[in-house]
Amino acid sequence: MPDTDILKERFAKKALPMALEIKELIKEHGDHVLGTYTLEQVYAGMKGMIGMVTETSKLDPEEGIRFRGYSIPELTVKLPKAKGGNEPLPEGIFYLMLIGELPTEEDVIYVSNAWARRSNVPKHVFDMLDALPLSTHPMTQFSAAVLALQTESLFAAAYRKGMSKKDYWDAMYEDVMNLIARLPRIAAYIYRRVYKKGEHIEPDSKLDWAANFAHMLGYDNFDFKRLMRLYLTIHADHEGGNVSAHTTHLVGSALSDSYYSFAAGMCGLAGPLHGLANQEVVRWILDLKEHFGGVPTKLQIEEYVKKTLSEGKVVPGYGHAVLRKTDPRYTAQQEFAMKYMPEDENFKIVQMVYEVVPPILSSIGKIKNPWPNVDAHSGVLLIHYGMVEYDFYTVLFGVSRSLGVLSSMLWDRALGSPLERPGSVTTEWIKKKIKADANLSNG
Ligand code: HAX
Repeated sequence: MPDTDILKERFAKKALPMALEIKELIKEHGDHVLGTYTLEQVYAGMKGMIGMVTETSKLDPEEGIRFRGYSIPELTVKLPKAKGGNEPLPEGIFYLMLIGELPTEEDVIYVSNAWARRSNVPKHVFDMLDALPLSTHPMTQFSAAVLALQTESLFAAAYRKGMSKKDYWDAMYEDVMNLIARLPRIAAYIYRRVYKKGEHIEPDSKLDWAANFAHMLGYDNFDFKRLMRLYLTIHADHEGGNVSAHTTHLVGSALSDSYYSFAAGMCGLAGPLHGLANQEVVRWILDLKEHFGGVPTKLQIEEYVKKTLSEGKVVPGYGHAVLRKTDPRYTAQQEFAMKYMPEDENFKIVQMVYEVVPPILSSIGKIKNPWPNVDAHSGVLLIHYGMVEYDFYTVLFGVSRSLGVLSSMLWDRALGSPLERPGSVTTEWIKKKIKADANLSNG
């Protein structure tokens, strides 16, 4: 490690004064009421309740995600890009989320080099992966590999030795940077192990994080690298309440290190209502094509959507717990496809599905958001470049999601965030409370 780490210094300069500011804020305004919530919200997964603070990004139901105030269209212009590319470098969005300011080109090079230097994965992680059956789902392998890497946690080692609370963020910084640096190698290892006869590709430390990942996966053409840069940028964060971010935050609140916390978050991302939806979308499209013996018409898609719903299944890639409009991450991918693969057969199907699905979902009445989310589009872009193994797609999402949830985790430690422990009640308690409140208002 170099003696001075400018990223670490800049982070400390931002985060440590803010920890004091928050203490003051709580002292002065601690009784300020932020909102009220209803019985329905308690039963419906706490949606819409403000219950946590996440500094890295904020989701607006109508407009979509903003990272430190910047929307995706703004970031595609403002974040530094690779030479000859139009897509932002994921190093840049990480810097933005961590420091709260747009990075310069030098800043992203600094992050890129730091990750390249920290990227060595110990052999026991590969040995553990090699012991698993090849049929093990890639997300299971990914989470297990992150847990196996926990042997390297500097935070856990320092805590065991006896570390002052004020030093938590410092050890956490090292873990966060090391873990992010190692994830592409682990993910690529899983991909090559399962789908490419275990023929592994050594990293190329001269490449940026996303391009090196593409290289290790076995996709060295420039267009796939472009796609990886975009993909790893737009999947990085979606404020704090989504399952993968919230799980990472919750587990971290027990002072579990970043390896434990991120592995737990990835187990959440592996659910079909969350990140696994990206593989489910492709499965659904391929089944649709098989069902009609080729590219379907709009009428046939309509029939297939109704069949899916009548079988009591969800239409994957549509709906959202917070968003009430088309996801700007979907739009960013749609624009990418229009530019680089306008004639792609699967892209054309995705476009037709976009026309057909929202009116049908709207007509049901109970679905709050009939519009597509990020997962409705990503798979067909990957297939276009030859990555057809859709069981692997959620791992790509996971690699990207590390940037948001781990920078948030670092902020949590720097701000001294406490153990998270919300209250819970029984239905019996709720019934009694309703009765008691009614008696009170009846006088
Ligand atoms: N197809 C069919 N039914 C749907 C639906 C869809 N795409 N979206 C919502 N519904 C149903 C719900 O299952 C629920 O039905 P019940 O009342 O019978 O339980 C009802 O509509 C109300 O749901 P909601 O309030 O609109 O949505 P939720 O906030 O409960 O759930 C989900 C949000 C994303 C889980 C949901 O829209 C869904 O299951 N979508 C399909 C799966 C998907 O694409 N997930 C990825 C989401 C984005 C993400 O996290 N990416 O990682």
